[in-house]
Amino acid sequence: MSEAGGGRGSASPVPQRAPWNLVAAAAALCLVAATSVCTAGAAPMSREEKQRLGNQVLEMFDHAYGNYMEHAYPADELMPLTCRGRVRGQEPSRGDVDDALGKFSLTLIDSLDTLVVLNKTKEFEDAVRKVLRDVNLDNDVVVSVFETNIRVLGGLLGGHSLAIMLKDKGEYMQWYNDELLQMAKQLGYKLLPAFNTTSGLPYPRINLKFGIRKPEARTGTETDTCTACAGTLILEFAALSRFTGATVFEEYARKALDFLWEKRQRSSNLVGVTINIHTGDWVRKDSGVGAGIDSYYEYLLKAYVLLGDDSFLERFNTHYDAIMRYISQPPLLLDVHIHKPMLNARTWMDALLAFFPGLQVLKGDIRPAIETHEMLYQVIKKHNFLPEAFTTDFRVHWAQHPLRPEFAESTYFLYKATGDPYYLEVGKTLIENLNKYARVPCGFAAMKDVRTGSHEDRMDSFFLAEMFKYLYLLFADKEDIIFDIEDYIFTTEAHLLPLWLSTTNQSIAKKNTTSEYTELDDSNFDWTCPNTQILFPNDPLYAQSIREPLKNVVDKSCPRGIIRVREESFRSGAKPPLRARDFMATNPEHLEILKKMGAASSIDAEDGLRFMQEMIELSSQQQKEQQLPPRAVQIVSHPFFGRVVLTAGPAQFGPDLSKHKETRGFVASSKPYNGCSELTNPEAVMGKIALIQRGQCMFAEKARNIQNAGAIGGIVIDDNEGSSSDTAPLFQMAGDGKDTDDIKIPMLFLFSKEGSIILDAIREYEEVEVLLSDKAKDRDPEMENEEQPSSENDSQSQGAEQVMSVPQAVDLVDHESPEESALNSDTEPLSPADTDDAASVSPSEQTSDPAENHETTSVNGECTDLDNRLQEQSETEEDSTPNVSWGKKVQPIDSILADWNEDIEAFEMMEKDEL
Ligand code: DMJ
Repeated sequence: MSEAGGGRGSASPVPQRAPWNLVAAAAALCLVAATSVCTAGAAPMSREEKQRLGNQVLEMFDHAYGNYMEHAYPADELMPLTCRGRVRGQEPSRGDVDDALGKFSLTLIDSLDTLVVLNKTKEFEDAVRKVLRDVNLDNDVVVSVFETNIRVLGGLLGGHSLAIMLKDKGEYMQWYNDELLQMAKQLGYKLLPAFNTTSGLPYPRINLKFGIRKPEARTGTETDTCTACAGTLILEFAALSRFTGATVFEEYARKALDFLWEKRQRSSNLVGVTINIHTGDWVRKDSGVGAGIDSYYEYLLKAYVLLGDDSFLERFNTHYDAIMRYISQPPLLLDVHIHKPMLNARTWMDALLAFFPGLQVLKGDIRPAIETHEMLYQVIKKHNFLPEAFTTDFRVHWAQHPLRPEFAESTYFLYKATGDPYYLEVGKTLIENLNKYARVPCGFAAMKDVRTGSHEDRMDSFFLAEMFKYLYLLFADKEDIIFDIEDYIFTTEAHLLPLWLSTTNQSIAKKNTTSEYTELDDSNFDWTCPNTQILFPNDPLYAQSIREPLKNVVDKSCPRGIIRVREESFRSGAKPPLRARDFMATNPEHLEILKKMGAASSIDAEDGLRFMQEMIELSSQQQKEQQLPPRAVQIVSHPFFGRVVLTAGPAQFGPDLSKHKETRGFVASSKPYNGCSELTNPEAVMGKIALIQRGQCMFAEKARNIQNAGAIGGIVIDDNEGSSSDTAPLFQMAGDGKDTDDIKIPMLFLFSKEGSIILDAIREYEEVEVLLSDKAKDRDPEMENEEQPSSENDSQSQGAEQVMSVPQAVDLVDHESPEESALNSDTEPLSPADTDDAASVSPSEQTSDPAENHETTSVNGECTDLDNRLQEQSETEEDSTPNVSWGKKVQPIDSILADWNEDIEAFEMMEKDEL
């Protein structure tokens, strides 16, 4: 207690420091401009509309937080589909994701300062009391050091920061005596053993009760950690030190940062994604600004802002220069190799990088921030949410979306910097999409698949910590917030730390680092211009003029159209290098280029290596594209009204749901439930969608039995209790190896957990109507107006197969006939004796949506011949079974790969040697 509070709010005014002002100068310039000139372009939003949207955010927060408190607390997180708490160890493990859960009421702690930002002071007071009363930080649970730091330590410190602010104001929290800070300190000491490595980089995981390496700890054998995991501690740890006077926390976090800085790749000034915590060797040498590295960069700049230590700014600037040189390929941000930074390491981007435009605003480099943000916004407009990963030609690479807040964060900062009402409209779209697609009766559910609109039973705590803060602040005027937000800095989890900490308990000497680093003068950043210094030269349309050329970048993109072509090629006037996806074995020019690769110049060799990497990716992508994409079961009756969408596995037989064949109807369980013999309750399933249990016989046999009983569709529910698409890969139900053309009704598969959501609904509401489709239908008012059916007749007439008018994407994948597909699948063809439990299935999860291919290869004036040919072909084949795929256009990849294995090995050796 004695260490706490030295210099905290009550005693300290809130000094504005020079360093912060310097960093913020650019943004401040924009803010001035915002109020004076940035009014043209998008129409200004009225105060009433902003208030309406702000109130909507408040209502949404109440829905999320209220359901968590009512149905999940004291569990760590809410499971919004099954409306209960997620407790570590009680649900099937989701792998690393679960390391955030420590049986410490994570969502409550992560929500603390959001309550104050949203002006819910009374609720904040209640929440703090609950944390103090209920939360135990001494559980025998292995947690992620990174997640526990940003969510729990950050949450406690953010709560403490605002508690003392409120106490100072004299109305609320008068009883508060730094109890949250004491908890934070207790947690800080629990995390410290993780730093017991020679490098000073922390172990990635720690047991809250037993620490590291003791036999009971069940952790401490790890050798690697991610760069962000080791480099995202300084804000919370320094704040803890400065709040309490215990310097040890800041010292440890600084040491880890110093080590990472030492280990940067010296010629590129980039860092890899994962590092060995004992040797300091880079384990993964790819480098970007998204997953695995993101908040390392964020914390360098923000540490400078909070602590005023020039060394952090110098490091940040050095890295930023490298990022803009190699990774930034406007509007894209693409991972490269740290040793060969001109070589792209991936052809896709991840959703976490969406925070980067916000960081660029803080740095004052607005132009690329506007560009990347605009590109991301177009991806969102296409898919409603940002998929976890998407390719450079904007196809979905990983279709999940766990309600991440990064894009809202960048939108907020761009609005602050430009004052452009366009960003308010962007925020409005985010709100609408959340309500339309993610809102479920018991909270907000993550998207399992942005393409189908299906849900996952998960609402991560960061959704409450970050999303609602940024959205609320976007629409709030100064008077809508009860304190001055400019006096605080946002951590990576959007927790608020007061800037006055910079002058408090500064016992850790600032580094005088100027001789240690290459000093970078302004000319190093010249090429990133126009920066804020010339951002608004009396031109209120500036931001709009940057966005304008990118307006169609997603819809009209040619696969390689906007990928950076190496500068050398530009300079020499040489042709751009051959990309794997363009390669045609029948093209003599291509064959000639291929021959030259790896043989002559180093540039050719680089092209060759990249070509090979792309071929490997393309090959695995093609394999995936042979699979059918997942489907959706949407509950459309009262009280769900289409708000709950379940991820379903497709069948390799029956009508193709993507071809205008959605089927809607009430559900009924078949008797026998396994559907393996003639149904004894045909009157119950007639005109309905029959529920059947998996097992005992072939999927096709079940389909025939329910079809004979008059069912219009079927849902097979897994008999393996507890299975879920959260944890098990989806698959497609194979046919029986025979002709299945006689099966005319659609069949979908649900894992047991998803299936039980329907079964529970039947128990509760009796009449449950669902829609079987490739993609959730919009939850429009029409759906809500459809009252519960009043009679059996109603249900039957509604149950008849309908052709919906939802716009359908065209499938470019060469779908085999069911027989071919069954025979050609990776698994053994079924023998008649096989049951559906046998390996009669093939993975379909995370397949690239064939529809995506069609959409993103659309032609604009700049597309090449290959694109044009593909487009022509797709146009003529729209409604027939298309037989075009990338796979049909290229030479068998295996044969090419074989020739190049040696080069790949040589490349790997070369990388090793350089380390
Ligand atoms: C948050 O927990 C933090 O922002 C973290 O740095 C990475 N992203 C998640 C939310 O997406």
